[in-house]
Amino acid sequence: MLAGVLEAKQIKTDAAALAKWGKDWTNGYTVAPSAIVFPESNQQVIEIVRYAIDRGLPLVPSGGRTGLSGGAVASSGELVVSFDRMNHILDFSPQDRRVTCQAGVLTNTLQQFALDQQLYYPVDFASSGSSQIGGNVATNAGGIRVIRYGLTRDWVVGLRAVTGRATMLNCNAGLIKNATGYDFRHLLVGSEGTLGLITEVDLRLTTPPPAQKVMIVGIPEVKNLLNVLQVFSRATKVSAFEFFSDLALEKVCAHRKLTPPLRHSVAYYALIEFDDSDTEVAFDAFEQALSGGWAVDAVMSQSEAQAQSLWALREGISESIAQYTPYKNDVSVCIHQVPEFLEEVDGFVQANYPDFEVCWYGHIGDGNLHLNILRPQGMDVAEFMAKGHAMSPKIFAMVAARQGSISAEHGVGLLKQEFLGYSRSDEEIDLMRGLKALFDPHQILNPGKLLKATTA
Ligand code: 2HG
Ligand code: ZN
Repeated sequence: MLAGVLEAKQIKTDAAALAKWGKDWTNGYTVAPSAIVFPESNQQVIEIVRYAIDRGLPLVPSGGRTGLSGGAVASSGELVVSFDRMNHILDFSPQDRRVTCQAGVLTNTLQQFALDQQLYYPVDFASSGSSQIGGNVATNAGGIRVIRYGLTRDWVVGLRAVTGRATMLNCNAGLIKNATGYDFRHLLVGSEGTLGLITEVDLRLTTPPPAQKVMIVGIPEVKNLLNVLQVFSRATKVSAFEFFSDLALEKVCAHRKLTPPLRHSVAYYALIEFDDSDTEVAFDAFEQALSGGWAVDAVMSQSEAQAQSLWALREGISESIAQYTPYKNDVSVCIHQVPEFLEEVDGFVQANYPDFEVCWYGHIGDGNLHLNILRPQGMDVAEFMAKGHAMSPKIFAMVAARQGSISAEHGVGLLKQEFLGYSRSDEEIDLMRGLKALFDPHQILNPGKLLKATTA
């Protein structure tokens, strides 16, 4: 039946295609989709959902597949719906400063389009060359400039999605103000493909920022990261406040053959980005951090190229440690709790797993820490993963004690669904299941992701 709706080139069933489109960047799951389809229009997506309902066939929506929580993994004969062929910018309104994209538009294509209009799409991350807008919306992607510009959610002024009832939902249509009750747009944002297949998104654009400067500051003690954040936030318009540990720096320098930014290594580094016009006051802020004993050294970009090479030290970390098949976690607490949380986790790992190394980095200005534990050399991947899994409840209990989130930006997917209760109450999970049943009565939209399939 699908052959009547789609052309042959829009359906792939060969082994290479199943392996490629059947997974995202998460490792460790079986990859076994039955086929991959590449719709080109909203109508075709509706037909695909109808086909799936008729056969009770689960669908897995697939964007740029850069996710790290298994949200786009197809493990048991699902039909993968790739948005690779729905990759057009459909409309632009200069008066509204709004662009309409199909779900498969790449993040950096949108960013470039905005610049071409003398405008700016500020949500940015290392995977901007591969990630797609639909996936960004489905996971409410964050990234490196949330401290100044917010999350993907803050830029979505409308979207179209096909629900599990094979109906097209047109949410908000680009309005800034709309006080007519429940805003389904915000339910779809971050729903991880469980409520609807997002096909089109209306996004707000803004004025491009002035030229930016990047400073890397060496900070010997974790508690002083927040003092440095405070003096820089007071003095400058901070666009990013990122951090990484010396171990993370060591790994990225080795992998990418980069030079460390400071003469001597320090326990932690903050990467701070701010408006060029704030350069003088940034120096003053650094002097203050120095005399307070919070910072020891710093380097500042003198050109756009230097700014980019300083950014590479932070943005290259994730790929540099992939070879260690790390036990990965992406958590958040309130900013003031970051140092004591980090120290508690470090203490726990040292006491219980002395041969494990914790590689810390993340978006500290948002309270978001990427906790990666590197697999010791010689330890079998399966054994290491089992140990990581056993460690999760302990770490999540530390998150829950602070009312933090077990997934700050990567989503729940398959990876964290059994731990959702550490961040969301029974009442909330119950309401989530109710919404899922309403939007997806046949349980065909990414079943088993976010919420467990059996009880959904
Ligand atoms: C980053 O901030 C990404 O670099 C990836 O969110 C984080 O791999 C990770 O743990
Ligand atoms: Zn991140």
